Amino acid sequence: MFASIRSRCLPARQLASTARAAASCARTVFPASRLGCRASYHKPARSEAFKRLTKDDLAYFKAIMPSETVLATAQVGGTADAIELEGFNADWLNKYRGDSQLVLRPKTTEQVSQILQYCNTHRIAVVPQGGNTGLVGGSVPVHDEVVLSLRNMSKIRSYDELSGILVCDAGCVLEELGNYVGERGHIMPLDLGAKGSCHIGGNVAANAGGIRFLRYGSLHGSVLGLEVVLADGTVLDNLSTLRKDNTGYDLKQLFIGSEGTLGVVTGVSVATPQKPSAVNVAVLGVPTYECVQRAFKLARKRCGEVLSAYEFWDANCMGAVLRHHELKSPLGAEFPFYVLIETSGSNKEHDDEKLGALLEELMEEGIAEDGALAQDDSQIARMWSMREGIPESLGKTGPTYKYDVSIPIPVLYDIVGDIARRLETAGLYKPGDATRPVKLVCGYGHIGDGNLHLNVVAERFEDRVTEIFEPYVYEWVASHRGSISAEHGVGLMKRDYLRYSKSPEMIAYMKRVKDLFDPNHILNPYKVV
Ligand code: FAD
Ligand code: 2HG
Ligand code: ZN
Repeated sequence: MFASIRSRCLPARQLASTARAAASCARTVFPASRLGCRASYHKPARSEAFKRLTKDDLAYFKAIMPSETVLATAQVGGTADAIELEGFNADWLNKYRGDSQLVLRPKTTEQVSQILQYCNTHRIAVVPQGGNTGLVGGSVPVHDEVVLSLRNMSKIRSYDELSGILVCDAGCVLEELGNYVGERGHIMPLDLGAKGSCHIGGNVAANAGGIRFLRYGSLHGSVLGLEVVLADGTVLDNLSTLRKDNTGYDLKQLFIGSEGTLGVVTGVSVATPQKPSAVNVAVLGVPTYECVQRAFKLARKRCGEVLSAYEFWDANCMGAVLRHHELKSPLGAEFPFYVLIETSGSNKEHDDEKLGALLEELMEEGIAEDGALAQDDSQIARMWSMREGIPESLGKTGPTYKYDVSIPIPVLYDIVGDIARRLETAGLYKPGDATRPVKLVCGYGHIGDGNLHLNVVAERFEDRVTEIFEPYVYEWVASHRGSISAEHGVGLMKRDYLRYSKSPEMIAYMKRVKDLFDPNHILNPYKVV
């Protein structure tokens, strides 16, 4: 058995001293001095088509919603300190920053409808915001747009224990939903490192992928219905709980992944799968990227029906995680690559046997050089913390450039080396040299889904570094017929690069869809199209 040959799971006493709950998203805030105040992204000019807020606007909002749900600065007639709005104006990366003077936190769909109707009539621009964990600058204002935060809409509307269909408000936090359905023998069909902060409405708007995608697929399949408020205040009630419904166009699909540009999601109906009774997780040390691929092929062959996740990360990611988390590697040495394999099924003996055989074969073939199999739930959580803790650890290392791409698996990691070489040639990076502007180049991701996260940690966000990646990364991806956004969306970051993944005809139709749903373009302006 693999566990008896190589298992290096930490002994119980070590586990207790370093125990840490599964990674949840702790917001990383860099001090301004480290940020570098030069924005290294293109900030479009403010459109003068949008009205500047006045005291009368504020008076209207105060009349339709409780005063504690309206946060306005003195500039628009309120009393809030700009600092109170800071968390709504700055994104998780602290890369994108807006200048909103008004945050509205409605409690009901009716209030969302009244807000949008008013904003549409008066041409007031609005940014819908969930947990503000988005990574493409989509969730924060660019200029003075009103922030429409869904955080006060967090009620579960219904749950059917037989079908596992959950209907809830858009502002429910993903982790809390996971706990709720978990107590009822189910799991959410998606899971991601930001689960402690992100909202289900934000997940839907971003069409988030995450670590359960390999098994449960995209939200386009799991979401059964949506309640959406359109720009003019119309409430589209499509909160279906039906699995099958072929009555014409499936409009809800348009809002999944629309990043707040077509409507505001206020309610979500989602199918939650049965919680698997047997879950196994193993972490492997792997010598080459080629072996990462061979291990994936074998994992699918030997454990196909129970394989629920296959993730990888490189040595630079592991270094950052070990530096910034209270975690120890479960392996006895360092490796160029690490793989996390998860199986989920209903028969523990069967799954143990299958995974054990796979791990033995991987070791015998030299595909994996070391490995550890989690022995209990806390070790499973710690292995996942290692993987899910990568973005946060890199953020603690420094401002991080992020590229989230789909590329055919055989060439998926090539771009990491390519980018490192480009940076070296430009004199911006030298591995181990802390005096250079770029500290770390690394790759990780959901390899089972062909999704790489290329992350580059720098001293600050600055143009001479950005210019190395953009448009180079997008050209590279397009030349392999990949996607410039596998799961994080377009937002502001990739708006000007959409053509690398979509044809002119498709972009033209996207614009027509935008015009149809939001003719005055008040919803999340400057983003996506
Ligand atoms: P926000 O960040 O607030 O918003 C995201 C977008 O949706 C914005 O354009 C916003 O305008 C819009 N929006 C938000 N709520 C609504 C609404 N109710 N109606 C209409 N539009 C709305 N993404 C993945 O796909 N996979 C991952 O594994 C993953 N891991 C992450 C790990 C970390 C540590 C972090 C910080 C982010 C990660 N993300 C991941 C990125 C991000 O997509 C998710 O965190 C999440 O889906 C965003 O949800 P949110 O509620 O924070 O939305
Ligand atoms: C993940 O898979 C997230 O951990 C975040 O999608 C990726 O930060 C990133 O680049
Ligand atoms: Zn991801």
